[in-house]
Amino acid sequence: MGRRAFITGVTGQDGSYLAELLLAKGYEVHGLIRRSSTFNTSRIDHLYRDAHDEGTKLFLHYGDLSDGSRLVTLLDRIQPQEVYNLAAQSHVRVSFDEPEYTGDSTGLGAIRLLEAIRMVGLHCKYYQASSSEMFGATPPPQNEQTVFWPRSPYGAAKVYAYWVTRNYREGYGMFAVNGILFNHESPRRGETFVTRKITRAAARIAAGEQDELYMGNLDAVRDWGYAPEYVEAMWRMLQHDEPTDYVVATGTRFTVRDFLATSFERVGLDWEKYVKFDERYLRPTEVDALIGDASKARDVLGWTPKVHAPDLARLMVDADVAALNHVGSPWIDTPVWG
Ligand code: NAP
Ligand code: F7E
Repeated sequence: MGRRAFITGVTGQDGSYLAELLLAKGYEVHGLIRRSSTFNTSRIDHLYRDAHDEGTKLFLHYGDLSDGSRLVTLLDRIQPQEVYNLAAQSHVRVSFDEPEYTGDSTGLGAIRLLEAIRMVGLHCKYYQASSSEMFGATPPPQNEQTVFWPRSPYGAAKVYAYWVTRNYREGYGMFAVNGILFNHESPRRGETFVTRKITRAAARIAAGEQDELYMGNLDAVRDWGYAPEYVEAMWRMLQHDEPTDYVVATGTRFTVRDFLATSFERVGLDWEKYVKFDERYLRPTEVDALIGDASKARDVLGWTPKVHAPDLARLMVDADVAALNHVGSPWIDTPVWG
């Protein structure tokens, strides 16, 4: 029997790359999408074929992590061997504005899905999209043993999801793993995350379509990797014999200011002439520095990153320049995998 996977968050950055990767490996892929009054599938449109076409391997199902009975119905019908829980309200700043909703989708969503798996009696492997935001105020380098100290409703919700994943592994013997992923980006990154906000602005300012860029804390240190490489790590975690948790990171230290300088330099501009401060982009509590130690993923899974922050900034700027000059972007519309 062919392999079948279920992905929540398939319309997001990671979901789109993971769907591509699994399709390239011959999987039948089932994705959960939210009903929306406008189309929300732009990141996966290039993968989608009509369900009536012969050989279709990607199937989309309406649903929401807030709707547990729907998850039960879908899992019972699809019977996947692998479940990837990537859905979440994933924006840290927004989690301060919508803390209750973030707790419901990002935290409780995970237990609804785990419980649905248990109720259906599925013997599948489960991946939980855990986050370096769980480390919060604990100084770097951070690895699987590092103490959690979340600094946002988002980080706290991810800590809950992390522990229920471990609890279902320990209590019910489920193959359930946490991938503790550090920031990872791509041309498909949402436009309000800092990297994409910067690369999009650099392209638009260079093209004369924007005059200035308002930003928050430029001193934050992050470990930015390339999303397609990170979804490969997710898949490898579920292929391993033992369920356990892994940090996925590059180990490279870069500040928001470094990302600005590298991105604007790519289009021949001095960032300091265009960037202005707006306190609305500050958070009540900031995560000052995240730098991951991914030795375990390297040693156990054989996973190593190739793209580091400076190259990532340049490839994202190039993609935003291309998107401005053409109808559509080859970085968005062309599969990275397969
Ligand atoms: P993203 O681009 O924001 O995508 C989030 C996905 O979740 C979208 O498909 C979204 O659907 C869906 N979603 C949101 N709320 C939902 C709900 N209540 N029910 C069903 N679906 C819902 O996030 P990403 O960057 O791909 O990240 C994937 C996962 O990894 C997230 O859980 C994120 O928290 C986590 N993570 C990300 C990073 C990173 O640096 N990217 C690092 C560590 C962990 P719509 O398209 O309809 O909005
Ligand atoms: O902010 C600073 C901001 O929103 C990065 C999510 O994928 O990674 C992501 O969370 C840094 C922060 O990502 C602006 O204060 C300055 O220090 O791109 P971000 P994040 O908060 O690190 C983790 C691992 C996840 O799991 C999350 O889902 O940049 N910053 N000025 C700004 N940030 C934004 N968004 N906008 C600004 O204008």
